[in-house]
Amino acid sequence: MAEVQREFVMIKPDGVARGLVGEIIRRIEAKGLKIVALEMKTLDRETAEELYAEHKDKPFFEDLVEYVTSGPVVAMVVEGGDAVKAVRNLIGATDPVEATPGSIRGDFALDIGRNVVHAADSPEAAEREIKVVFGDDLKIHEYERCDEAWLYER
Ligand code: IDP
Ligand code: MG
Repeated sequence: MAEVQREFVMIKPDGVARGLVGEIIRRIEAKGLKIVALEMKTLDRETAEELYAEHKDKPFFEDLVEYVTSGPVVAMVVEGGDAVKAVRNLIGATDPVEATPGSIRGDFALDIGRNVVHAADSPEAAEREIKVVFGDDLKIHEYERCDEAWLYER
């Protein structure tokens, strides 16, 4: 069985405003991943800047911070075998025009600056981003999926 990982996923303000919350969560659940924390939040500037700290010197940084603070987001912690790679493949390439059809960005977006969903790119990044966004509010809800015996070989 693949290593069990925790991944940070966030439906961005365009995903919420466009009514894609259910569709995105549906795809995460359908894959077999387990949502163990979930909350709607509106990010303040400080949190958004910390979340995207690696991009602070990029030309798009200011627009990115404005975009992700412009409305509510849905933040999640998702758990499962190889969860980081699984989610990154579910969401698709950063530029939605390049993203494979069948992926979330490939199916629902056209503009790199409005790409609907965020996910951390490594287990270490996920751990950091979960702390940044959930802070002291974080509560991981452990449970078993009823199909777990069939999702994994062992
Ligand atoms: P990722 O979201 O696929 O991990 P990153 O390179 O980490 O992609 O970039 C973070 C976010 O910054 C992207 O999801 C997108 O919203 C935004 N972004 C990245 N590159 C550009 C760009 O060239 N123009 C505008 N926005 C960008
Ligand atoms: Mg990234």
